[in-house]
Amino acid sequence: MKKLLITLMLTAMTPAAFAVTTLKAEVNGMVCAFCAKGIEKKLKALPEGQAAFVDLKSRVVAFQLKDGQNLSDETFNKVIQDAGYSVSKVERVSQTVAEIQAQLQKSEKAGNK
Ligand SMILES: [Cu+2]
Repeated sequence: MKKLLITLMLTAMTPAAFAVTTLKAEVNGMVCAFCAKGIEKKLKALPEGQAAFVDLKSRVVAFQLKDGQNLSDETFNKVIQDAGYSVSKVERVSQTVAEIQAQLQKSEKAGNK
């Protein structure tokens, strides 16, 4: 019973302690690693950002917001458009950039042996 209570408390606390918002989208128009790095650099320059990551292969762009910061989809789209690319399917997820990165690396490993 005591163990159950502790488990419940931990699961209740975890989401609050890691309240993360990451903008995740698909980028179109990247052709090489420099494209990906270029977008990543633009995103990292934004003051709202905690971390940014662009994956060339899966065309995923992830931009993690700092605690208490926000960035509109429009601004996010504009930054990427200004860099010469376009995004689709912008979503807000509660994963960190590091988690998304790890997940992608895992699935890429599984995908091409
Ligand atoms: Cu390129």
